[in-house]
Amino acid sequence: MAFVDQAKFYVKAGDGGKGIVSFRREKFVPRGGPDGGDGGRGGSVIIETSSRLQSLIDFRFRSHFKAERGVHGKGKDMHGRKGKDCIMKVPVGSIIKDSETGQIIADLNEDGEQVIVAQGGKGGLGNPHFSSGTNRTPRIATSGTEGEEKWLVIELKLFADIGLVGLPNAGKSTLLSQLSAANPKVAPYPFTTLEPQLGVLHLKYRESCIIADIPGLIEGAHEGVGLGFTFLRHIERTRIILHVLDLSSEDVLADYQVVANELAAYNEELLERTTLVILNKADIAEEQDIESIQKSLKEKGLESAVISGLTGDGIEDLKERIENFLDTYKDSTI
Ligand SMILES: Nc1nc2c(ncn2[C@@H]2O[C@H](COP(=O)(O)OP(=O)(O)OP(=O)(O)O)[C@@H](O)[C@H]2O)c(=O)[nH]1
Ligand SMILES: [Mg+2]
Repeated sequence: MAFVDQAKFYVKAGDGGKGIVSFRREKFVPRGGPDGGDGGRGGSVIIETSSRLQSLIDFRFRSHFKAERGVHGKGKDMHGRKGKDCIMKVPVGSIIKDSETGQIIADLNEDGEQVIVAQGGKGGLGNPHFSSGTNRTPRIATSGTEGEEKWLVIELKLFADIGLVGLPNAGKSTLLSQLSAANPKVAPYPFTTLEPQLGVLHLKYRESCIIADIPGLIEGAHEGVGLGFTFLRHIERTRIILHVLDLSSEDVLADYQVVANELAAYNEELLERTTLVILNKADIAEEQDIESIQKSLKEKGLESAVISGLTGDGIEDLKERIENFLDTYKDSTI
């Protein structure tokens, strides 16, 4: 199960250039033949996949894509230049649909795959095309045809690289808003987040990755208690799971166990994928308690990071650690 991101955009291919009417003018030749050049083809709008893109974020800033028109012909048989194509780069896995009919125009799964989504107009014909035995001085030329234009929809299934799990109210959404530009609702009560929220985490040395904030898990989630079940499916495809714990809770280790049990009951593998335990709300916890919790976690073989999603303490360190994890786990299958 993946999250589907969507964007609507407009494409307009270039119109063809006009062909023209012109006659040769030469010394000593009283009536030269026709020499009107043809118009150039209009550029097309072409979609090309690139494995370097991961999201549809660019479409938030741009929704109109136009190719250049063909240049008009000139005298002396000079044909107009072809209009430049407009090449739009999209992530691999994008699906392009006609916005009106919903019909799928392209399902792009290979890197570097190209598809023309709006065909450039044909160039017009210059008057030499209309020359004949009976008409040696044709005064006809055609204008080019118009480039195609339409509204399209692009869809992309997003597979989050990182999933945030934890009990309700642990501070997952707060952390997401620290790690990305996402702005999920944060509130001091459980089950604030009702649907997974996505954010793009920009990293220093590697491509950005997608981080998903999953609604809080509670005991019995794997059997459908609370909001759990549907969202555990989302976590299944993430490469890295960050388990967020609330340091102000009475028994932080017991909290850990509740969520860990749910993950394991749903799919044993999810537990192995838990890369890091995040000890959140450090601003309202005692240093000593934090240390002893970290020690206990370590005894279970669990690495932890101490942060405060509220003040931002520890966030930069955490980003670095995530970056390292992504390198380590880059080949893991999802
Ligand atoms: N003091 C303190 N409060 C925090 C911190 N992080 C989050 N909170 C508060 O904890 C409460 C819950 O935070 P959320 O981010 O909504 O928690 P959540 O895990 O997304 O909760 P659900 O969506 O209900 O599962 C909010 O009142 C936050 O302001 C922190 O580092 N320190
Ligand atoms: Mg939340």
